Amino acid sequence: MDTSIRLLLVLCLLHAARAVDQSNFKTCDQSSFCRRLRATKPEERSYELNLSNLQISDNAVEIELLNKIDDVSLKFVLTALADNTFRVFVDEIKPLYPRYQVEGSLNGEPQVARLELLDRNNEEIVVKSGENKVIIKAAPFKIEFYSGAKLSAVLNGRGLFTFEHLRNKKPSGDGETDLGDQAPQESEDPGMWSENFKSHHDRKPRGPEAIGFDFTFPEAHRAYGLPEHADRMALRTTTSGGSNPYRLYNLDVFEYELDVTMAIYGAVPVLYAHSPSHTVGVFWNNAAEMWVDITNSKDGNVVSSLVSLVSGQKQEMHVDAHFMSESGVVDLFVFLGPTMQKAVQQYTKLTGSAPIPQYFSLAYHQSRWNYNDEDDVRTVVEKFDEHNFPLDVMWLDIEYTDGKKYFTWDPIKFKHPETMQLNLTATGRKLVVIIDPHIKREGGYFLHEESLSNDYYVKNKDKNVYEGWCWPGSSSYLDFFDPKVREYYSGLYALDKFVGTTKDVYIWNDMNEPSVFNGPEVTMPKDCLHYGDWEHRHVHNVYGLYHTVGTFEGLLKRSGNKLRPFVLTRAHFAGSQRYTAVWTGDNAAEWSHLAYSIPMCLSEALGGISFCGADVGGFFKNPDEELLQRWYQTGAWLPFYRAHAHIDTKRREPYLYNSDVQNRIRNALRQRYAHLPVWYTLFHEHEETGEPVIRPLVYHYPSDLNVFDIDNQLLVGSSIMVRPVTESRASSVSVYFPGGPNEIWYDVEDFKPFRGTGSINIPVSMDKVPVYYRGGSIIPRKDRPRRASTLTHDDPFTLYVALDDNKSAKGTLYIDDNESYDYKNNLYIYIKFTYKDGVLSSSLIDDARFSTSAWIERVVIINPPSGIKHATLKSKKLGTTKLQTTYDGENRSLTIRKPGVSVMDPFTITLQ
Ligand code: NBV
Repeated sequence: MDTSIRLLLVLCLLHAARAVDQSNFKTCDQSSFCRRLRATKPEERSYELNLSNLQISDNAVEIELLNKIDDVSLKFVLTALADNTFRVFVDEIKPLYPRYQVEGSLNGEPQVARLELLDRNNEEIVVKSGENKVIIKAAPFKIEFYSGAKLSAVLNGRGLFTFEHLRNKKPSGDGETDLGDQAPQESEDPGMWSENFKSHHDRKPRGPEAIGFDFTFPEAHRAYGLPEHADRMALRTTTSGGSNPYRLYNLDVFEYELDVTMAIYGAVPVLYAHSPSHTVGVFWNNAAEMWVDITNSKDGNVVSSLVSLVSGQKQEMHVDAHFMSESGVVDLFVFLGPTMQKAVQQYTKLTGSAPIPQYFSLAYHQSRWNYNDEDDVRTVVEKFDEHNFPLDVMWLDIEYTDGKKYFTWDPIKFKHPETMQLNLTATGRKLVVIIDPHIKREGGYFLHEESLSNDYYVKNKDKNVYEGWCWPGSSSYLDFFDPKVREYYSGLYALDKFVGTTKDVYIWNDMNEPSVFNGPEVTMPKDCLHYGDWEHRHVHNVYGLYHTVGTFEGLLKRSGNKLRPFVLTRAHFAGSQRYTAVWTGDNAAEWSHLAYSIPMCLSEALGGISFCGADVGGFFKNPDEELLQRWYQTGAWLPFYRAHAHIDTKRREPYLYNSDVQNRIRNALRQRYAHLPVWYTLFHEHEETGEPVIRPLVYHYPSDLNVFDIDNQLLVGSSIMVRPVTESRASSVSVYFPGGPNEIWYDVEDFKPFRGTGSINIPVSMDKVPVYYRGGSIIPRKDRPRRASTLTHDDPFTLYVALDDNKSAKGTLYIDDNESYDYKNNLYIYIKFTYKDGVLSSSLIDDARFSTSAWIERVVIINPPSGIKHATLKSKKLGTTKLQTTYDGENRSLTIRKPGVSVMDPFTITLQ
């Protein structure tokens, strides 16, 4: 069949389907390794540590771990790391083939810490690092992690540890190549040596190589993490009710469903077990397909609760997790917190925080599949200006290319790309264009020809170039695991190579799971071969990460290492945050999808990836006006703020609506722009500390049981709380105010105070989104409306000083040149504001300096002390000046006008 007809057929099939076709994707039962590991019987396992054969150094202990049933020796290493972290490593001592160890996810070599031997006998050894202790038990093999005196996590407490050693296949006469004479010892699952799914055959040349282990988290009430799933934030019990384990396998799932544990585009194998008194995190650095079963004791059935009632025993809360991966090694990190804040920071420091993005990328992005041509792009921007909608970035989807050949432009529709970009930059805007990883196999296409002749493509199982189907038709896929390929690929972004681009073009990497329309589960066959002879099965979940590394490096090189790259990716893994922002892929214009954008991004944030957003408006289908407005209002409070839509949807740029709708969308956009200094400061702090930019309530209120399941509300930093309206026709929403009677939350519009004492029904209109400032915080804003954030850099600030019960508050503000790496050479200012005893003061936190003409235009004191008559400013440069103040009784606020002081000039304003 002709290529284009086949592609058309595939597309029609895809588009005809109304929701995800679950049968395209495996259940655990359809995956041999998941099936066999999920059925693990502890009594059929016998792993023992040989404590007589032990080596101990200042940081690590290494012990032989024996699989007594198969008589195979493994190496077990426990290393103490800085920041309350332990690393557990297990590999075969003499594997038949090397086993894959992930590179690229960690932010360099983790820093080791001192490990002391506390005790040693025939049954166990006890080691200590800082305040933490680990008891390593020999038989049965079990590891207990203590945070101080508290037992926080137990590895192999349930005896599910399984390490399938590599072996030769026993002669079977089934036509498979006979690799030798070593008989497999385990009972054979039909899919151990080769596996079929639908019409696809997986050859499995190395046979079974799966790994599984269990963790028990005593006292834990909830587990969080394991993005990416279209599910609630708190992980559900998967071991009952016919559920599948959470699956981590980067997949392009057409019209994904909500409330399921199915895999979608990203995989971040980090999980946090949380109890009111502590949090512990576990990260398995493994890039193969993974499934994780969760059992939360709170979901126990009626019978077991009755039993505990009758026996009079209090059933202890706990969470069990069973991790199962198809291949690789055990390279496990245990973060002992002890708080959630610390555990998340420990994970994020290990895998790296996101470098502060360019300021513009935190502003509003306008995308659709597709803006048709240069005229279309120009008109959209003009209309945004005409209707006073702020906008920073226009996006081009796949149709801008010449026949889906990336790094080219459609010669008719985008004939003058540079002029188009100059028009954009003239009004302070940028352009983002899509670059997918599949390469069109077309003679004469430079990228295909160079990749073929240089041997840069992924190979099929027979070591020939792999061919799959994607947008361009027949395609091959660059092998980003080869450093030469990444080097070559990054070079493609050079301005003289990607002709038609300027330095103001940034990149969107899509379809990089990788998506292969005719592949098993719409991805690459697992027996494809990569650089270093690794099968695709070993590396699948890091393909997208490596793709974005190439892109990031390309953008970096393109600017002579000056400008911070902006890259958006769909597929991601642990560590992706060091290179890219992510979005939640192809959602739908439905209320439920709007609601799930919050837990999905909160889970990513706990997984180190704060720069997350969802397509505003919904990708598939047409949102009605109400949904669209609510989506703009919600998106304004997620880190990545981009409207995007499927090619078959109606146009929905905000200026196409009536003036009421326009006003609300404009207000949402303006609220975002006003708070850009907060977002930017939070990203700076994220880079420094690893604290997520958006946070679930449980992050700051860890002992409040009521917040454990709240994922329709979020915190932006620690000072702003948002409860987006994600319900249709809502006249009120329930908002949970955390923090206890001494915490005050002020509505950002009228400064009405609410005590942190629980849920309150808040009336909402279409104009109202419940957003609150926490009493005790100072929020720096830029309130002057502009067309683009790039035009606000010299604009003055308004400080919103939200006082707590002690009439005090504090806050920070970070400023630099918004685009370059000069901040690494101390060219920034980081300002601390404090309000105490009637005095607002500013000071520069460290020695770094940056010159800006931005100044303080206004100070708004929320809930001020009574009887204030005067405000006096003192600063080095301005000396002493009296300032004008106005008290607004209705809004309980005092406005101090025109302090006029530069943000670089430390000042005090005394209220009397
Ligand atoms: O490039 C087209 C789309 C894109 O608009 C979307 O955002 C991606 O998630 N892309 C997927 C491919 C096809 C979607 C059906």
